[in-house]
Amino acid sequence: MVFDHGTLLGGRYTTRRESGCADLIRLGPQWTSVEHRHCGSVPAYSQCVPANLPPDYYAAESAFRAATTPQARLEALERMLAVMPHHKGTDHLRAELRTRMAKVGQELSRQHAGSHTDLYAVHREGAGQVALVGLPNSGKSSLLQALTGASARVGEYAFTTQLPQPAMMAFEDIQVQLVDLPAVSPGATPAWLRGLVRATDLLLLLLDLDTDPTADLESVRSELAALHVMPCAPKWTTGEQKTLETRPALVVGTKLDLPAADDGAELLRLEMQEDLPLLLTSAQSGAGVDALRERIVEALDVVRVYAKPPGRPPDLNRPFVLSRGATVEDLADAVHHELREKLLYAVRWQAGSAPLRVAHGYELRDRDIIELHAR
Ligand SMILES: Nc1nc2c(ncn2[C@@H]2O[C@H](COP(=O)(O)OP(=O)(O)OP(=O)(O)O)[C@@H](O)[C@H]2O)c(=O)[nH]1
Ligand SMILES: [Mg+2]
Repeated sequence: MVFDHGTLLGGRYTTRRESGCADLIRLGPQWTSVEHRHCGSVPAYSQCVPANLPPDYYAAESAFRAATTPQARLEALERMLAVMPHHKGTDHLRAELRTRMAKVGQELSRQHAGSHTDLYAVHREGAGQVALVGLPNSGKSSLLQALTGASARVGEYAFTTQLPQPAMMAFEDIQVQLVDLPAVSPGATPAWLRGLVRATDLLLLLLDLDTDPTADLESVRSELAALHVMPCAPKWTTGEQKTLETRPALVVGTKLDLPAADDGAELLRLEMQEDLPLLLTSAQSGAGVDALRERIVEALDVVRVYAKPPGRPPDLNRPFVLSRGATVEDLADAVHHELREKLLYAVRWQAGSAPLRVAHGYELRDRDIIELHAR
């Protein structure tokens, strides 16, 4: 059985064909006939289901027809999907649009073959970069919204997100860059994801607790393996076990508000046996979202340090965020690249105690206030 859609008697319809021939192909502006690609015969229609598309859909469709670049076509298709009502009459129109989106995506990839950086690279900002990875509909975009307050396209349909979407997450006075990504999925994981997930500081592996999170975790792991990425608990990635392919990761159960989520979480806990940290969240109720922000920053393993110019108070609103283990010299470098060379000495200020002179190699601690003296 094959579905298609068209315009009939001035109304928008989805029509169903029952036939042994698998391919329905031609769609005209007016519904006249549809040909079989293989046998060329005109099929019989057994049912017409009105799609009842809203005016916004037709506006987006006009924009799609008028679009002159793949990027504009992709945006129009996303808009068409976003405003399309969800019912049986639109199921196959939705599938058709997704197929078109995939084709436009391929077109974009080809167009940007020499300059992938433009479209798919994300300029790093803040204390670290965190990539959200998961199967279609696992709740990546919704969680990005809940963690950052940024708006992201959320949809009940799969593959809503097509391009990387960065947004900044604030935790206390630390800003972290989160990147919402297109879904990974067997046979449909975009190859360009590899560069991004291998270079990112932390992966969040999102699993819908209301479905089968243990099976989903396996799928996500195997898609990452195909991209040559192995998720590891953040603490394991230091020292000897660190390899080029390991990336620190947290597993994040999503949709905790749904009825089957508790069972899903329990199964996941048993299955994972704590090889990766597990956090449970709901973007809808906000449960677990604050705790996740804290765990993300903890996993990034950074320290924040306030620089104090001699004779002036420190800027306590703008910390320098450095990797744990960073020294006074690294701080000087972060303040200004010439300062490392010109650094004479540094003083650590602490509330309630006298300022203390520290060595160039002093290992910075979280919330240190450091006064740098230069030549
Ligand atoms: N009940 C509930 N539904 C959620 C939650 N988070 C997301 N959803 C729903 O799950 C569906 C998918 O959400 P998205 O955030 O678009 O998922 P995604 O992983 O970004 O999807 P793709 O971009 O298609 O891969 C939408 O219908 C959301 O409303 C949640 O915490 N609770
Ligand atoms: Mg999404």
